[in-house]
Amino acid sequence: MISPKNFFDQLKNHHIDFYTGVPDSLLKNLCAYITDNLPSTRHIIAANEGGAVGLAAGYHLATGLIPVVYMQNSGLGNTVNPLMSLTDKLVYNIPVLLVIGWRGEPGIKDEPQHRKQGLVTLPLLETLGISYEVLTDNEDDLPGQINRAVSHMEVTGETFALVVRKGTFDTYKLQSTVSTPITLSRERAIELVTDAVGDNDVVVSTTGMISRELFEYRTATNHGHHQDFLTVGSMGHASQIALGIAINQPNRHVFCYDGDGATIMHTGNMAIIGTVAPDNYYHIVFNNGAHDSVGGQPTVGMRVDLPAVARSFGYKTVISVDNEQDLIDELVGLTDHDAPILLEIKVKKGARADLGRPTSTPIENKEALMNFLKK
Ligand SMILES: Cc1ncc(C[n+]2csc(CCOP(=O)(O)OP(=O)(O)O)c2C)c(N)n1
Repeated sequence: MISPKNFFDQLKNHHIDFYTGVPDSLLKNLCAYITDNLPSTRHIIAANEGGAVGLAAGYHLATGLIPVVYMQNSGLGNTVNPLMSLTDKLVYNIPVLLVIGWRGEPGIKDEPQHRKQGLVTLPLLETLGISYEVLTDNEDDLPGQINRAVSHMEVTGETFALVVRKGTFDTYKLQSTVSTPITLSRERAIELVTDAVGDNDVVVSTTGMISRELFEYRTATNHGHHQDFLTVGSMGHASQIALGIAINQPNRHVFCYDGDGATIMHTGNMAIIGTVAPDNYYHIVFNNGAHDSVGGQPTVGMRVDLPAVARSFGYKTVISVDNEQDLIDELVGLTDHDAPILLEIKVKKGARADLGRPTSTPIENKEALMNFLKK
């Protein structure tokens, strides 16, 4: 295995020590090491992977140095536009070192949302004309791999990718953790909100643990899963799936269970919700200030005013709570307020260690929901 420190130090020897990106569970040890060892001006967790490429390009323009953009391969799609129209050699030719976590690698068991992306990760890089190496987990190979990557970028001025398999990086535990006074857990908040969802209503939940906790609660309460669309991938797009349902099923309340990371990844989506303004739309953001599902790396969720953003985008009602009693009180009569509504629920980080995963397939989930929506 490669120690995150060794990887970091070797890049630093090549004057590469500016990092931006969106966290990934395969890269969580590396992300934690970077967080502990760089000031916040040299490590910026971006809103989305495309934004990270833009930020990296600006860093290169200002310094002439090579930046790192890290991401899960799910985020590759978000980078295609800036990689093709900004950093590519046919446009500005800007060198960026991409570090890509390879979920869904063929032959390795992984969740359904990673299968397709895992299959096309290397072919996609080839199609985009981005040279790459798959990082081996043998530390003796590391200097050679990094040297080849750096000399490719220095000689050609082009972007280069290091693709990271599961289990490549050794463990590193984040030292700099921030504590908050919040005691309400996301799982408890999900239970309380779900109790307020009527039998005719729909829930569209975002990728990661939010969908997993919703699924487990529906199982525990013998409710069935037919009212829920568990958006296992497509981070940041659950709110638009919910919008599409809400405007076409006006007689149902449609709830979107979002994360702060996902909301911030594509905040512009909120402008569309606020201006289309369906009066049956309930945007519930479980804000733990973190990308909890992939290792708990910080988002800016607790440092920005999401209700104010929603208000300015045209949501009719905005509410923010940070404890169980206030949440219980707000849920009484929630659907009597003018909608669209943003309900921000500030929760603490973390989940049960034994949290399960949906046992139904995405296709089964889709079909059950569509049957329910026909009724
Ligand atoms: C485009 C894209 N980038 C990155 C990921 C990896 N990923 C999965 S869940 C997650 C964190 C989600 O954070 P948030 O929405 O705040 O929810 P939380 O996990 O904190 O409940 C990330 C980064 C992804 N699935 N898709």
